[in-house]
Amino acid sequence: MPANLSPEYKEAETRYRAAKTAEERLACLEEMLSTIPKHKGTEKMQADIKTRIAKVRKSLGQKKGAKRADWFHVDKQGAGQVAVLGAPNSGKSALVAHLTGLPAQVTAYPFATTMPAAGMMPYQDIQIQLVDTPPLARETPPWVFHILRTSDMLLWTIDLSDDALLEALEETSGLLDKARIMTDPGEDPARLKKTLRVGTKCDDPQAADRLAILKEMEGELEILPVSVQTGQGLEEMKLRLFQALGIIRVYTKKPGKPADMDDPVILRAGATVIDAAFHLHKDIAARLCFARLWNDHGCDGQRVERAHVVEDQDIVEFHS
Ligand SMILES: Nc1nc2c(ncn2[C@@H]2O[C@H](COP(=O)(O)OP(=O)(O)OP(=O)(O)O)[C@@H](O)[C@H]2O)c(=O)[nH]1
Ligand SMILES: [Mg+2]
Repeated sequence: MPANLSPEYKEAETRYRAAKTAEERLACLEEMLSTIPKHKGTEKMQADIKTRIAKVRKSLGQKKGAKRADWFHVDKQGAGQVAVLGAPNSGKSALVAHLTGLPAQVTAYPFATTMPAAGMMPYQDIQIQLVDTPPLARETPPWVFHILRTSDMLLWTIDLSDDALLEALEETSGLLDKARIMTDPGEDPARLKKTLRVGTKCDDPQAADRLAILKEMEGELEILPVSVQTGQGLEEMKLRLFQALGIIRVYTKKPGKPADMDDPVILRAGATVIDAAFHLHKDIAARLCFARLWNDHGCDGQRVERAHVVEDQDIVEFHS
């Protein structure tokens, strides 16, 4: 099976080959692991990268997930990892604290956040990981860009209470471009990092005017207004994050038993019955003949084949 490596992966690999220190090599390997397409054709490569990560970590005397004094990596948890980025004081920490219950690192002055902080945001019956990061500015340390690169998608905060929001937006865009993190909707889709832009502090009396100006200047940019003070836009934002992550939930059931509705299997959109079976156990997948499917748009126990594409919230019963 061809590996179909993404441009992001290839860039990380090029950086890996040029890396001079163990720290740099580790960062590049982590980026390679998070950007390599996850399918059977790359299983050996994934295993090889994991082995190399373990070796470099060992050489650095570092346990999994441990952090070095000047470098941070956040291990993924839950259904997807969203890194929150933005200009200083744009409301990143307030948003993450409000949605995850993380102890607030919220302050009225800029450059308050200096380390990453990850928390879990409940969305319906799953948890999405949000990572708060230090602001993007000229002195932002390289590990912040590493966290943005390795995340599944970005949540970009644009401060609607700030008169200088256009300049702030341009500065943040410039820094992302320089780090070769492509977020512009006009970008080649193969290189584009999935990004949701939110206009924070939309409770500000002049927020609507500023948003209108921003939209006029930036044309096609879609910006969802949100506020942690009033709660406006937050449910819509969660839904958009879920949709953009490109994941689906599948509930499994045993014949004659009710479905397990508490613990969905998380799969990529486009996954099939056999992928769902594989997720439970490789033996279930190996023995699988067909499945029965239930959903709220017409399926009531119909027989489907192994290659049938499952959809969000399907209930699947495996038959060997
Ligand atoms: N009115 C209003 N103020 C907000 C909202 N969200 C955040 N703020 C205020 O904006 C200021 C900055 O918030 P932070 O969450 O610390 O911003 P940050 O982007 O994490 O800042 P740095 O870590 O320094 O980059 C604080 O005074 C917050 O109380 C909001 O929805 N409405
Ligand atoms: Mg902060």
